[in-house]
Amino acid sequence: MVVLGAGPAGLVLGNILVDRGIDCVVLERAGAARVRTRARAGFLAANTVRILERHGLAEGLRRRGQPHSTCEFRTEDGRFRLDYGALGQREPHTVYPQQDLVSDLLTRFQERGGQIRFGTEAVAVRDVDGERPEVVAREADGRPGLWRARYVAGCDGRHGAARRSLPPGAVRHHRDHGVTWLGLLAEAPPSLDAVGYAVHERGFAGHMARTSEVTRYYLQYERGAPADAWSAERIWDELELRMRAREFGPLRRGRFVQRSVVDLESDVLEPLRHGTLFLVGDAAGLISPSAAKGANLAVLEAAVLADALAADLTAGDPRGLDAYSARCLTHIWRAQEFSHWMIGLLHGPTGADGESLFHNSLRRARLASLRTSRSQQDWFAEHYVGV
Ligand code: FAS
Repeated sequence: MVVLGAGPAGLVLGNILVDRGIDCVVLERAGAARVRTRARAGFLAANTVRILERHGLAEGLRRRGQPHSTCEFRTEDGRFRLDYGALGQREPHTVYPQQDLVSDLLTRFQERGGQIRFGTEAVAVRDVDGERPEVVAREADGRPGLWRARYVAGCDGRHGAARRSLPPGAVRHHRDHGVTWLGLLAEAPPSLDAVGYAVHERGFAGHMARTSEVTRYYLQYERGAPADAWSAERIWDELELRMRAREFGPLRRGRFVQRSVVDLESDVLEPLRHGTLFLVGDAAGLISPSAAKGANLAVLEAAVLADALAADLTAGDPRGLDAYSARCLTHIWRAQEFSHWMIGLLHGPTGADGESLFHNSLRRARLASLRTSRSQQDWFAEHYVGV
């Protein structure tokens, strides 16, 4: 079994396969230090925690993860909070930085005897319709490499070799939401005890705790502007303006240690299986960070594929592999639908034309329903935490 990519998808898949006695090698183009320190997601759904626990991969998050179950909306009509952990399925998130989870997964994979080749970039996947697909790779020393396996799992993200190697017939559904965020990681304690969503006429601002000393902020941003276009001072002032700091209290400032510009777009590849090649995680579909789903979907899909591969390779039962694509696409599209709804809730056009005014009035009505309707709040909680 060859797995491309050592992110959450590749390492959850690799861990479960090795634990089932299935020979598996992970090809990862980055070095170990980069893999262990790349900051991205941080909110794990309850189902994600259950999957990790089931496979003996939750020790770190059980010790250092923090339960989180409140979000706060700040809008032109005031502020309201939702204790989503007491709504819907009554499940909290667990806040645990993705780099810590990936580091735990990598350590566990190597402890279990898993093979990983750092600095090895997959260039293409060939003969996926045959019995022995081949991965053409550029080895760490620059030499060309060729890896043959019974199956290949493309866990190498949206720009990886797996997507580049899809045969004709693969369909890509794509949507550019027309919104850009400046993603920030601040060396500053959280300013709220909740996930903060600020909806403002100047644009969206978001606040998500990562640890007790690090907070992720998002600022709706001009498309095409470089991440370093604004001074730190100007960013903090704008965050405070949009989060209505004057009314609800100042933000706890600190040094920005990471900036990234994210154009909010989504895509889904269909089907997720092409012969002996399977797409998992961001390689299968990209989802905007508006609803904190990407890493959670990656873990779910990896676990579904691992069970299916184990049934096929150890018991000769191909049914799980035949059902993999349809089964995961159901989860992916439900997550995409909620993420799209969240983007509509948090962003609106700024124009004064009839269309913009109409859209913004819809947005305010949705927020009013969320503020006042218990059934709407249960629906929100179930989809916000669920995967
Ligand atoms: P990943 O991208 O994590 O991993 C792919 C791996 O493949 C990488 O290690 C890469 O180096 C390697 N690779 C790529 N090409 C290769 C090749 N050709 N050969 C070998 N290796 C190759 N999701 C959330 O749920 N919540 C959030 O709050 C959130 N915030 C985010 C913030 C930012 C700034 C970004 C960029 C993403 C965020 N995401 C969030 C989404 C993100 O966490 C992804 O969904 C998650 O990392 C997906 O995991 P993988 O599918 O494993 O892909």
